[in-house]
Amino acid sequence: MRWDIFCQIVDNYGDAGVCWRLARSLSSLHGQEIRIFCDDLPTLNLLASGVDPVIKQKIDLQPWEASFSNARHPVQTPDVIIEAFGCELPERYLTGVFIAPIKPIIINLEYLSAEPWITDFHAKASPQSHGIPKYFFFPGFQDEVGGILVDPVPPEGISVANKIPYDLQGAWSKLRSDTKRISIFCYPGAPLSKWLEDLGSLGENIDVLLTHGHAELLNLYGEKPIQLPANLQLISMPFVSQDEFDWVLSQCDFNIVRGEDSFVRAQLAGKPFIWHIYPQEDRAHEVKLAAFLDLYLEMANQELRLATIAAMTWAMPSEWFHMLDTWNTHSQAWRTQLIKNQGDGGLAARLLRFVA
Ligand code: TRH
Repeated sequence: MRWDIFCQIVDNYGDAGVCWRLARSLSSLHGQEIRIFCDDLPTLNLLASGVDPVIKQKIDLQPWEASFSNARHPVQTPDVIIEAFGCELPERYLTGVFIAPIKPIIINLEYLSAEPWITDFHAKASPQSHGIPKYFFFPGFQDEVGGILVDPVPPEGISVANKIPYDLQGAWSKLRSDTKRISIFCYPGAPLSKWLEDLGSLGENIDVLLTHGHAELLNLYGEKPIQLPANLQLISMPFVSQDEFDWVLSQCDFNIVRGEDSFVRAQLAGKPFIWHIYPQEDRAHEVKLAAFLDLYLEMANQELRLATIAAMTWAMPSEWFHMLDTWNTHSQAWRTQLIKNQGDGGLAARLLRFVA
């Protein structure tokens, strides 16, 4: 089938990250024909840059405006249209869809959530006055919902890093041997300076890999840079492609991640992590985080449960870092369970089955 994915990048990379991962799964694993219309093509191209050219060249990446249909430039109508995160389809595109002899179906791809209520809303029709069928599709962890994007599943454990991606060779050359590695990708509101100072006070050697922009967040190059003990080394990384970012997560002992794509990748890396969930004004993010922790910690003992909840809500590392080995074992078990639960192909395969 032919698919048009509409991606509007609100203020971060997550929308592009999810659209790209979905597109490559549908194309490379399921042989679908994919076009992405995106309002920020440079960001999308950056994320997609590291991928195997054979996969990339099959996916048609287009600017948002290229979807506009008019008498002189009719846009070919696809079988399926994806509105990623409920973005509004351009009217000039819809005009072409209205007059198409065979109508496509529209899928409103929602945000990932572990909340139980999504099972009642997943795959439900959303009747439209224009008559083109539209459905809600909820990514999630339960069997009855839309699944998660698992592709490509990273290899297990920290492998000997003999194939360091080119863009990361500078950062990797600074790493110390026999030293724990932590990667950080969070929103500006995190109490990062305090958190790092506390981590440093534990006396352990730790290399901290900061994703693009985080050195500025910590004012590392400013007048009063953060002062940390020598056992903690901060290393800045450039913005890397999505595949390279996935690789970083799998090479660290602990990751701090944020929006839904890095959140899922941290779980698939099988490592302990903090999910710095996107803060919402009505505090809906707290409910979302609690729902995830309910699932994630179902099999954990009380001690691990308390330590993980403390870490995920930004308690200082001195309160929970001693639980890291136990948490690591739990993370590996969770990864195994997740891959098993998504053994039907996860989101891309479930979406394809639903549409078919
Ligand atoms: O960028 P995000 O914060 O996106 C968020 C979420 O989608 C959230 O749900 C949404 O409400 C909000 O935006 C508006 O985080 P996320 O989802 O983890 O996406 C980041 C993507 O960027 C992910 O695919 C990994 C990728 N990435 C790289 O490719 N290279 C990099 O160097 C980094 C730091 C990230």
